[in-house]
Amino acid sequence: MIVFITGATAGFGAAMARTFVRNGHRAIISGRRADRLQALAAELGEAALPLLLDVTDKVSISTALDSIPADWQAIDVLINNAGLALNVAPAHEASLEDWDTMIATNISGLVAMTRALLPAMVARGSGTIINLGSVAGDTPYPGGNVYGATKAFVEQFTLNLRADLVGTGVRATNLAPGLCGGTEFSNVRLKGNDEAAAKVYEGTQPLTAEDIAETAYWIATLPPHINVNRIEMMPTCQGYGPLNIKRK
Ligand code: NDP
Ligand code: 8X3
Repeated sequence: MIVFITGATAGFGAAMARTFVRNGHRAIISGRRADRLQALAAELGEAALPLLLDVTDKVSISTALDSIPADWQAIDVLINNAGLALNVAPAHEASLEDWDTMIATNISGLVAMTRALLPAMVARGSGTIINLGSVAGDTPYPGGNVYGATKAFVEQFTLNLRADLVGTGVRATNLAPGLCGGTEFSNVRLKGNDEAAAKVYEGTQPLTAEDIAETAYWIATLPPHINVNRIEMMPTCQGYGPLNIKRK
C-alpha cells in the first residue's frame, strides 16, 4: 500500500508514517519543514518519499505532486492530517489572521489535496481518504470558535464525499480525536508558550499520537467492503460537560 500523509513532520502524521512503514507499506511524507522531513525519511529508509509541501499553497501542491516518481503514483490512502489551531481567544478578541490561517490549512488545504488525489482513486476503483477532524467539530467550547468550525467542515465534507463516492470503491472517514498529548498541537496553538502548552495535559492521561496512528492504520486496512464513516475517540479521562448558563 502507498499512503500519502500531509503534516508528517510532527505529531500524528509522523506516528502514522512510522506505523504504516513498520507494517510493510510505503509512505509519502509531506510538510513544510525540510529538516524534519529529511530526518524522518532517513529514519524510514526507502519506504518513505519526502515531499516538501504547504497545503495552503496551490503551486506548492501541484509542484510536489508533479514530482512524485511513477512507481509512487498509485496512492492507496490519503491522510489529510495537516492542520492547526491558533489561539484560544474569544471570537471578539481573536486575530482575523489566525482565523484565515486555520481556514486556509484545515479547510482549503484539505479540500485541495482531496481534489488533487481523488480522481486517480476513482479511476482505479479503490482508495481511502482519512480526514483528521476533531471533537471540536461537534462540541463547542470557549475559544474553539473558528478551529471547531473548520473541523465541523471536515466532518461534513467527509460525509458528503461518502455521498458522492458510493459505488466508486473509494472510502472516506472522519477521524475525530479529543485530547491528545505528545504532539506540537498545543505549542502551535499557544504560539510557542511551552509552559502553557504543557498545562493543557497536566494531571491527565491523554491519547497519544500512536493511538491515532493505530486507528488510522486499522481504518485503512479494513476489508474493502467496510467504510468507517466517522470515529470519535477521547481519552478515558475526558468527557462531556453541561451547557454553560450565566446566572445573575
Ligand atoms: P502537530 O502540530 O504536532 O502536527 C501538525 C502537522 O501539520 C505538522 O507536521 C505540520 O508540519 C503540518 N502542517 C501545518 N500546517 C501545514 C501546512 N500549511 N502545510 C503542510 N503541513 C502543515 O499536530 P497534531 O499531530 O496534534 O495534529 C494533527 C491533526 O490532528 C491536525 O489536523 C489537528 O487539528 C488534528 N487534531 C489534533 C488533536 C490533538 O489534540 N493533538 C485532536 C484532534 C484533532 P509543518 O509545520 O512542517 O508544515
Ligand atoms: C484538538 C482537540 O479539544 O483541543 O482538536 O479542540 S481540542
